[in-house]
Amino acid sequence: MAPPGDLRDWIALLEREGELVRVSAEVDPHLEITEITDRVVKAGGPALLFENPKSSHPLLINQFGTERRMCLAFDADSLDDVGRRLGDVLEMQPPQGLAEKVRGLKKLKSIADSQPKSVRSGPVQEVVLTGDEVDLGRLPVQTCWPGDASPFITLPAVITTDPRSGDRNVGMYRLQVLDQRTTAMHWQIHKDGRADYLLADGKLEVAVALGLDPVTAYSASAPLPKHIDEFMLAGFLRGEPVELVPAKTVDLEVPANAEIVLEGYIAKDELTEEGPFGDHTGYYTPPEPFPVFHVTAMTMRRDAIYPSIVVGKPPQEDAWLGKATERIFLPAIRTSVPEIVDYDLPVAGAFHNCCLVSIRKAYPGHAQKVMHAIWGLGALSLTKAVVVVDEWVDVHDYEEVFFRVGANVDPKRDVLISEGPLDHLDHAPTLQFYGGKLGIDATHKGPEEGTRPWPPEIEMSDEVRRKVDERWDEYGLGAPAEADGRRQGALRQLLRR
Ligand SMILES: Cc1cc2nc3c(=O)[nH]c(=O)nc-3n(C[C@H](O)[C@H](O)[C@H](O)COP(=O)(O)O)c2cc1C
Ligand SMILES: [Mn+2]
Repeated sequence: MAPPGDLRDWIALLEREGELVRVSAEVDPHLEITEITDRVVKAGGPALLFENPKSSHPLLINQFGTERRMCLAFDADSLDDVGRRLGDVLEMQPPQGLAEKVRGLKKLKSIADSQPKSVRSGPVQEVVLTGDEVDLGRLPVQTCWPGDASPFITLPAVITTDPRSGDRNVGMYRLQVLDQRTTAMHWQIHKDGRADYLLADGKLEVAVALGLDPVTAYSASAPLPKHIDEFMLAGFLRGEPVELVPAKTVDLEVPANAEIVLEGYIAKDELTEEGPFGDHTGYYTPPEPFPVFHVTAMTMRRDAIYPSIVVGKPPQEDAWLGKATERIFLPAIRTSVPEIVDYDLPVAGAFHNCCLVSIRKAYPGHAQKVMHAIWGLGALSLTKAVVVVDEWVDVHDYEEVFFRVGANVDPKRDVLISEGPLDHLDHAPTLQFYGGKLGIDATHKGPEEGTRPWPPEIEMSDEVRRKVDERWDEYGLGAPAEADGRRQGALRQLLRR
């Protein structure tokens, strides 16, 4: 089955799968939708299609709110399977024998399909509003939290090109609605969109796509290296290219099947106060100057559906966008740090605060080497705390990681305090953008690292385990206890605070 081709296919799929509820009652995008959605997200509930936000277009929210919906979006059994699709290509070797050649050709086809395809027209341009006709007030843009400065567009795919190389970038950066035709553009300091803006001479053209198929929408949030087009990742993961049409008033291409596109420009030195905004850190980000986006055209489908998301104190819907990135990027991380077995970015750590990583430790100082590797890898470089454990520790089982930190760490010897760049939104460091890093080496040490001999861990013998499995019924203790109960616990904990 091909993954959904646009937002409508996706809504239909969610509906068939019992994963979407239509709400016909009139609801207010000012705070009310947040409170409804927050309750539904926290209960692991369905996607919500609000058909009647106050005098406006329908609004879709919580499309990404569970692991099951995320897997439906990618047409995969698990998010690790999606990661393997990418890993397979990254680790491609010259094929041996016919069967491998055929498999190799399939992989090459998936790479060929990843290139976006230019088409002449698309439903996103059924309605074209330009100049004075543009009115962002037509959209049910949410004011998410009581302290928010105004309504914010929260699930956009912002398209720009690098003025030097012409490479496209697509990123998810919120837009604060300032009036009918302008918004702020929340390009954080480490992001690719901002880099394009800084390279621009005078003006940068921008297009914003709203209401995409779920994989393309996800791709806008993926932390790819700057020169790689996020639409290419979307095409690769979907197995079908993203179709693009020329925008009406700017020299950019936009997704033909989007619900809504905002076209416009950003003047180099025009800044506005952006925020406050209730952010995914769980706190309000204070007002800060960001560029102003002038909307020169608004194109849409006749009955366009507006997509939204609420971020706030974790866990929220964006937890699963982050988990998708965590899983999909593991094979890519392993290509540069192959000793990494697995990693986990706890949702409660807002993704950048904490990284738990298991490694195949081979030499003294190996844990410290991996800490530094993480602090040097793309978006992971902003990680504040890294905890390193041995390969046999399940990093998704937070109790087990806590056990290892308690059992294996001498704080004087195994805690590394470093410093470096921190997330734009992190309010804790004394300076914005820069501050302390914490590395905790919770691996086994030994004489070669200057310690006493490390004691063996307690494990029951396989022989006795087998015997108890076989004899379980004789004991009259009811349903058999899982010998590997801990692993199951770990899955349950994936999203626990
Ligand atoms: C729901 C959501 C909202 C986001 N909002 C912003 C934002 O306002 N500003 C920002 O710089 N990054 C934001 N991000 C993170 C970026 O989308 C992410 O870092 C992405 O990799 C940026 O693309 P780039 O790597 O091409 O810069 C958000 C992510 C999600 C999932
Ligand atoms: Mn990018």
